[in-house]
Amino acid sequence: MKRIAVIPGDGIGEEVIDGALEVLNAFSFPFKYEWGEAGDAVKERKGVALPEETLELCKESDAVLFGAVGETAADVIIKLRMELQTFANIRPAKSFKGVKSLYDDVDIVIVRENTECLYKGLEFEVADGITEGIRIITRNASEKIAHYAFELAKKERRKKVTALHKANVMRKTCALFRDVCRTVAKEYPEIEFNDYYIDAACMYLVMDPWRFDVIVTTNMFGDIVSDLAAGLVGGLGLAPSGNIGEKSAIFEPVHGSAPDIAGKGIANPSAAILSATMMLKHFGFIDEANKIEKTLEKVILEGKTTPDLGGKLKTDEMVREITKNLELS
Ligand code: GGG
Repeated sequence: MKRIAVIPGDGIGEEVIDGALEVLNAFSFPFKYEWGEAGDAVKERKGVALPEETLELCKESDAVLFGAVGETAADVIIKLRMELQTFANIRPAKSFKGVKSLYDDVDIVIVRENTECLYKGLEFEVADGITEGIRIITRNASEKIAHYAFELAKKERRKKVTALHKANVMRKTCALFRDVCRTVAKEYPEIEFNDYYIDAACMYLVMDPWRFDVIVTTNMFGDIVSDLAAGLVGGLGLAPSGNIGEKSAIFEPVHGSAPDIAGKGIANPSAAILSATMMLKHFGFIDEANKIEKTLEKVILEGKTTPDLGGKLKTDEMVREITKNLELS
């Protein structure tokens, strides 16, 4: 039995996690779900965004299924990733047939270092009107994430790894990351490797996304570039992620709490459902994950979607379309 901590969080987090659980519950996985609270609303109520008991629950679990948080992202999801040492944040951006988007055949995986960089939270107000943030990049974490990217490329039979950095300006931190990636690349001669400056890469992503296959980059660049990549394939409603560590893993949609649509019942559940299929694959339930993904693709192609993808369905109606079309055996 796998222990899964379920942290719906704020805003649409609860709506999309309910949808993902309904799809998972169509099967009988050996999962024990245990709920924990975190996020903006908990901070208002209890004065703390990530209560100790939630952190403990996540640490004791085999995986965390996480929804979304708003203003407390640094106190909740960033802290969880650091505490659980989920060093790799995997964010696929893949086209779905039937989704109006800039391109219809994009298939990129972003491998984001998840434990350091400017997201480490080392920010200070040094004087009135003067603030500083410290960017930590280490050889160890860079080697680990670079190896992860190449191993993922090998496992998924992908052909190319591209490292993104800004080593011409950040001559210590980014240069270290770039040099480590270049060195690790030599261990994988069968996989093509190149590196780009992050700014140039953003332009290439928009103009010519097919030059990318696996992207490996540092924490903050990875956060930004994964939203950009999601924008190429139809938006954040379709962007899942998995935060992978040696002992723990957190699966979460890339989107935030979307307060503008929270409570309206129209949030797209796809990113949460796809995050749940990443969790299934992590635990070896490959066939079931593939079935869910195929059914989601069919439902999207038929236009039975929430309004962000052009459909007229509510979140629960889209989920029902998926569960009723699922081939269970
Ligand atoms: N489910 C994702 C979520 O809650 N995102 C809020 C956010 O700002 N996350 C920052 C990050 O992914 O690094």
